[in-house]
Amino acid sequence: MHMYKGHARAYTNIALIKYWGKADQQLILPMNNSLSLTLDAFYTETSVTFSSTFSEDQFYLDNHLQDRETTVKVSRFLDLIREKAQSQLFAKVDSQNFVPTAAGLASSASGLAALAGAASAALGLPLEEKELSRLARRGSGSACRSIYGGFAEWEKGDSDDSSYAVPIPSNGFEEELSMIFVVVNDQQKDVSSRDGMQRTVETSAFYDGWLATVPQDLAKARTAIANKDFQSLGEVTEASALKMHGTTLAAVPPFTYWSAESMRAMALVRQFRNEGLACYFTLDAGPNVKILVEKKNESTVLSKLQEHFSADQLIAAHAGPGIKIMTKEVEA
Ligand code: 2P0
Repeated sequence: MHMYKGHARAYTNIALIKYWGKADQQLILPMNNSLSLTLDAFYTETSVTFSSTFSEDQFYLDNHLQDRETTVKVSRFLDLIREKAQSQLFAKVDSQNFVPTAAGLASSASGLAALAGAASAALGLPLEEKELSRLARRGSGSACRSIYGGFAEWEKGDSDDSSYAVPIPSNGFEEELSMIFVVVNDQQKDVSSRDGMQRTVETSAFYDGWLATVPQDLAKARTAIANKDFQSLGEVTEASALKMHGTTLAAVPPFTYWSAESMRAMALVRQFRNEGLACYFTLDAGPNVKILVEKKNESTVLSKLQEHFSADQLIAAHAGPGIKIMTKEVEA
């Protein structure tokens, strides 16, 4: 009997400059670079065991065995790893999502990064950050950024070899930041990010405008990080999110991830700013609003938000670490 085990923890990340659209759907090569902040509040821990005693892949998520449809997605990703490692062993994958509430915050970024790390460790594949980032990208684009703590930029590249994330030196700027999640309760009907971005690339009249302005937004974000310029980083973060979400309105058929509650939270952020409190919002492929604020102002923003949202809708996160490969065991 051969048994190989690996275990990893990866934290989720939120893009400040968004990834939106693929140039290659199979390899998950993006149309544009993106830039993110890895957070401490939400993470996935995954154990992968490959064994000659298994006759199929099994995927447990939060201790529940997943159905065939969900497991096939994991199996396809494991196939990439098996191919690289020249292994034909099936695997048991055991993933736990650590999120403060069951509010749709579980992230494919942390999940696929942890799976890439745990499975690579188990089968003895290279664990250098760049290799893990490339591999995680094949599972879910945003996962390639969760290999790193703090700020990361996904360099889009133009091939499997050249598309991966790199850390952005920041002189500790991320330690000054906080991201407050506003978990809204009127969830929209889901359009998955994968389907939503593809529909937008193929049909949105606004997509070219999105692509044309990403390089300048990235440059502004990099400069803001280098200069620890919170206002500039916040402004470009909010602008990137608004442009990304703008593209969906011109897709055919059109769609939006925003709900009435999202708009209420966005209006509050603008109101706080008008009152002199520097904070900026971003949203991903769903209605929850994330508010970027300096740590020194976190409690003020939280207490203002508590006048409008219940305490369990508000979660403060801070910069988180990179992936941790926690164990590797081999039993022969
Ligand atoms: C991002 N999002 O940069 C963007 C912004 C959502 C909005 O990456 O198809 O799960 O697996 O590559 O990474 C979410 O999409 O999509 C995402 P796939 P992914 O974070």
